[in-house]
Amino acid sequence: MASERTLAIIKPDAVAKGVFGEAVLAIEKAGLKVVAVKRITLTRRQAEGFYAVHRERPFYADLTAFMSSGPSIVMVLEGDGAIGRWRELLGATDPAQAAPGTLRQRFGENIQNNGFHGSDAPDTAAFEIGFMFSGLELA
Ligand code: 3AN
Repeated sequence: MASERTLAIIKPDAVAKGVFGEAVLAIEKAGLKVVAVKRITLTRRQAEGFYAVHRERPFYADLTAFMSSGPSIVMVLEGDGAIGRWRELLGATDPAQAAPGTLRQRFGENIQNNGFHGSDAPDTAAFEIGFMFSGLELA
């Protein structure tokens, strides 16, 4: 499997719960590396830019308000099949549907406040990593 990079976000609800360490534990147990990390409170405008792909969806306003409601921890993860592997660790978007033991099942509250984000494909990973990190931070 090819080495990939993906963007992971510990969303404001999960940061408030203090489960950053649980996420890093799962990441490292899965053989992925954290190659960049920072804690950031997104502005509403930044959250809107990050989720621009969802701007027509009915939940866009609530989602971007939630994502700018407190600090998130954003990370770039690297490793073989990192995009799919991180999404497997997260489980389904809706924590109620997520497989037992996944991070969203364990720590997510509902389909919006689901604790964690992971890029869903190489092109979105490239956009999202570039949105959150500069070239210098990734060198
Ligand atoms: P995923 O993050 O699992 O790829 P997407 O890309 O469909 O899911 O949705 C992006 C984010 O939008 C989700 N992580 C979640 O916070 C929010 N979201 C998705 N579907 C809904 C929904 N039906 N109602 C409220 N928020 C939603």
